[in-house]
Amino acid sequence: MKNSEVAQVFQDIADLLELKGETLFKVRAYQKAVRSIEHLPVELAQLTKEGKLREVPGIGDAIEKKIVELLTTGRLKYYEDLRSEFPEGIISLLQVPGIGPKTAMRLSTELGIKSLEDLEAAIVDGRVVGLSRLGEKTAENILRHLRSVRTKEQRIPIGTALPLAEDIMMSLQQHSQIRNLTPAGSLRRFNETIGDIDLMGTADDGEAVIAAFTRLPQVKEVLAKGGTKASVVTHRDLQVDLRVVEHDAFGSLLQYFTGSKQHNIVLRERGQRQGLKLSEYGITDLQNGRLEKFAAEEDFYHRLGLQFIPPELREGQHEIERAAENSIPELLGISDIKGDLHIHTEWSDGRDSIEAMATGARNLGYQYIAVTDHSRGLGIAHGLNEERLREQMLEIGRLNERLEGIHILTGTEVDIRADGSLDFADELLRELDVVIAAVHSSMGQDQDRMTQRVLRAIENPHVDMIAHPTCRLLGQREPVALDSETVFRAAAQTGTALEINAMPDRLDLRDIHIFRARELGVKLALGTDAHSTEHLLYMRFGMGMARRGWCEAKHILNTLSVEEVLASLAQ
Ligand code: DGT
Ligand code: CA
Ligand code: CA
Repeated sequence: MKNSEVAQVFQDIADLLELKGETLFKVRAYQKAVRSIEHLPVELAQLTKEGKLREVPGIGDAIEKKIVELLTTGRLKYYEDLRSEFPEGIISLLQVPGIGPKTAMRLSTELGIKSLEDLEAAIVDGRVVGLSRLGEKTAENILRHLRSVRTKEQRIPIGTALPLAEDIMMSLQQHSQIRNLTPAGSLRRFNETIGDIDLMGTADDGEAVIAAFTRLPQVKEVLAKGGTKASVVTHRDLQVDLRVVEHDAFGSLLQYFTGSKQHNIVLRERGQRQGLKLSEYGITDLQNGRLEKFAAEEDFYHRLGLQFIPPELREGQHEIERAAENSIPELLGISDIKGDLHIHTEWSDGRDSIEAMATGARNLGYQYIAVTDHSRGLGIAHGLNEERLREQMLEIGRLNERLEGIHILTGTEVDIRADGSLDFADELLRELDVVIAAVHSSMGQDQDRMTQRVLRAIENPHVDMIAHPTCRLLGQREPVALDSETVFRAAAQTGTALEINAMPDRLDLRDIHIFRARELGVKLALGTDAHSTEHLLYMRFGMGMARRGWCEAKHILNTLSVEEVLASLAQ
């Protein structure tokens, strides 16, 4: 059983216990375990084998036993018994905002509703309104939420969502008097996938802005519209929520709707202990009932005795404790990046010339790029053979004499074959500035073979970096089976860098792996894997992941200057 499946079981248990009216304390215990498991960089099965399950925060005796039972038998008696106490499908009803435990029970027992599809049908044919004390307005709200849930279920990669959000923001800025227009929600936190886009802004005349928003050409359908907020669905079937407030309340609005939900829960509990109630409107002093408003988000955090917490860290893990002790580090920023170490050109499967890629990078303010075309084993990508690679090295030498303000490093993205050997001989690799090794085939290998394969590449003294270590493609291909802990330790020991691949459908390593690798002292590098000059801009997605992994400039290889990076690679 995978971690995500175990987490889902505990999430269901938490929901059912809530339905049953159990104490909040008990429900929270399961919710906490869910968050913890979702953020684990290693498989629970492995921790169980090593007897380390109890070291995970939020996993105590009772939950440990349940995990072991799930992993060994694939079932959990406690869960099955709990489920049998309730009608089928009740958990899905509870996910709909506006449906609390009581309504869910009535829908299920009185109308026999077992799924969201049943529910939609029952609203449309009027049976839901027929239930006593459930008005037309509630039914309408539920219907709207059902549609909203449906669009949100198809989470889209941030690489698709961010440009769409920027397009809408640009239009809205042209058509209205909106100010401080900012993304919030998962987009601002740089989650790898996005359920819906949340936008925040300020205006003197909020209603005019809302009206302009609902009339944008990108909008297909208006789900809801009020004086200060609206929800729409775009032609790309993506939901966009906009909220507009007056300037003096913007800080708390942005804070609340940036989330994450879990971060806000932990923050609210901290506020409660201080006698303060937090909301999207500000902070209320519970003693005198006075509401303090915040124009700036920083001041909201400061009022709670906390350092400002960058959105990418707001996961409800340990960021609030760290902010309380003033130990949130200065995270990596885009201006720290001095070069791009993973670039393809027309010599293999890229679109543009070496020179075009180099001048593109220079325009971004970089000092260097590494040309890392594929090796011969990758036939479909027109991988270079030894002879062509030598030709390319000469060409790069000539370009370096001619081009000003940018240095081109010679390199390769050499294929790691199924047995862990490399596609080029050591003698050739030795002559290159940068050697990136990567898996592109036989991805179905079991964990032992795959781990040994990657370890062999890591231990080759000429390999500087492993690209996209888990090979996952978001929404298309699961990560390969890799013992990440062993790989990270070997990478740290040999000084081999691991790549944070910035291509939006890879984002590999992912946040939790970055966090763990960094903890173990692994050198990390950001690479765009650009196959055209436009792709150089993918760097910001890798940046988001690095920040989510708590990376500072010092953790990232390509924050070094060209002289420093060459010296580091030569070691
Ligand atoms: P998404 O859209 O699924 O990718 O994820 P988010 O985080 O953007 O979630 P969304 O759009 O439902 O809500 C945006 C933020 O608003 C969320 O991160 C925190 C806040 N928020 C929404 N609903 C609740 C809630 O019921 N409780 C709390 N504490 N915060 C909420
Ligand atoms: Ca959202
Ligand atoms: Ca939303």
